[in-house]
Amino acid sequence: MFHDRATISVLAGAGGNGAVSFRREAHVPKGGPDGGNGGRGGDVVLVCDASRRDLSEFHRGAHFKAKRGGHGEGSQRHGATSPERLVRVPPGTVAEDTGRGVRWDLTRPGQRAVVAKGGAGGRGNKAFAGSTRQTPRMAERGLDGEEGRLELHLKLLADAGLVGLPNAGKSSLLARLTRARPKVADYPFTTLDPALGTIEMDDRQLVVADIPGLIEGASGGAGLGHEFLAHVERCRLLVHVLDLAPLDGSDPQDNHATIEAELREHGGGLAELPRLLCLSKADLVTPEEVEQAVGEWRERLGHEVLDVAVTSAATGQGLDELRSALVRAVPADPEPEIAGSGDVVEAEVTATHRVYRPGVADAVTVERTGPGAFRVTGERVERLLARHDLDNDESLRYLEDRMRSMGVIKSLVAKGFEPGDDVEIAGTVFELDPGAPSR
Ligand SMILES: Nc1nc2c(ncn2[C@@H]2O[C@H](COP(=O)(O)OP(=O)(O)OP(=O)(O)O)[C@@H](O)[C@H]2O)c(=O)[nH]1
Ligand SMILES: [Mg+2]
Repeated sequence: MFHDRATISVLAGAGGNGAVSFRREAHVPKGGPDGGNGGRGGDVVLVCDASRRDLSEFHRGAHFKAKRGGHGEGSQRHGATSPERLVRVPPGTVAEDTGRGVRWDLTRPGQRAVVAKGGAGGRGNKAFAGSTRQTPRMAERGLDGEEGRLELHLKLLADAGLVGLPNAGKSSLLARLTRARPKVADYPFTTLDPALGTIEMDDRQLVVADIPGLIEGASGGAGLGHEFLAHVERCRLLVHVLDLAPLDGSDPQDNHATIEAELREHGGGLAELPRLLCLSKADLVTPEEVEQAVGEWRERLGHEVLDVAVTSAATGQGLDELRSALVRAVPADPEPEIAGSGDVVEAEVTATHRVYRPGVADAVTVERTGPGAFRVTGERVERLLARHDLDNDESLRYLEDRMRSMGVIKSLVAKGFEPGDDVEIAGTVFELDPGAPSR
């Protein structure tokens, strides 16, 4: 089975906690703070790996977690940064997180995408020491790592795609053109999974994709249609394989129109791709009929196709010509430079519906939710809360100071807040009783 879809969950590592510690030395009765910082949590990273063929290893909703960062320790020892958790995916993988509104496209081997960022480590008490706070008994907690649910979708990366009705002879052609061995049989829908083969000629390598036969309505999902049409979206050329002598006695002209209509209906740029028309099974009709058909099709299609080829997978007729036509039609533009080996190329992130507004992370909203109850929202203030242990008086004091300097206390007071009222931040309710600033 060829798996072209999967859903995975990713969870980056949390940051390590900062340490509360004081220097202890034989001759120093009251040592200063020396708690180290927590390390960063590990990222979850998708890596494009040419040795992977499909997404089958991700079946049953795999879960990928990176480890948390090490906690800080005394003697100013910082916690270790946790290693990345690598998830290898085949070239052509599109990863989309609809919840977070982001998408990554992994096409070139070595490309990477950080799909969940590890949480930052917390600072140890050493970092809080200053003239006003000489013996801080507080440290920050590490932040949680990002979490996501990714829809993986594989779109084959081929230079040319073979399209046509069931039984047109696509798989037979792929088998003769390349060393691929797709299943061939005289019933429709023999091919259920897309297959790839490689043509090697004049120092060129050309990847050809054979997809399952298309039927009328394929673009709307009939047969095996829609999904497989998506696979040829990235091709640079389509080879329309047309049976010269259909077993069912159907008219090649109608058959041709059916496929072209489906390609147009599907969208995704398929209709605009350059075409080669390949009249297949030439051995089943007389040479005169072949010649006549070629003439008619050339006239009918004119500049709509690059060329009209004639082939027989049975006798081998026209195969070399088709190979050459393919190599000619697909320009040899060299792969865009990948930086020297060892360098990494980050896959671009596409925001699918998230709109970035600068400053939004800093914005704080204060609302009154009831008598003596308020809610404060905003990324920065929520992160601040996540870092501090409200059961620690010093941490609470520090939090209040920060909220004051961020202008949050002022906004609260403007909404009728009085010291001792309840404040909710990111689901945590606590009694806020800011005294005079401690600094
Ligand atoms: N005589 C003759 N028969 C052919 C030729 N090419 C394919 N066939 C036969 O046509 C039938 C269909 O061929 P396939 O290659 O499986 O066709 P397909 O287009 O891949 O079909 P699906 O995978 O079902 O869409 C098989 O019985 C083949 O043996 C040819 O050039 N000459
Ligand atoms: Mg086939």
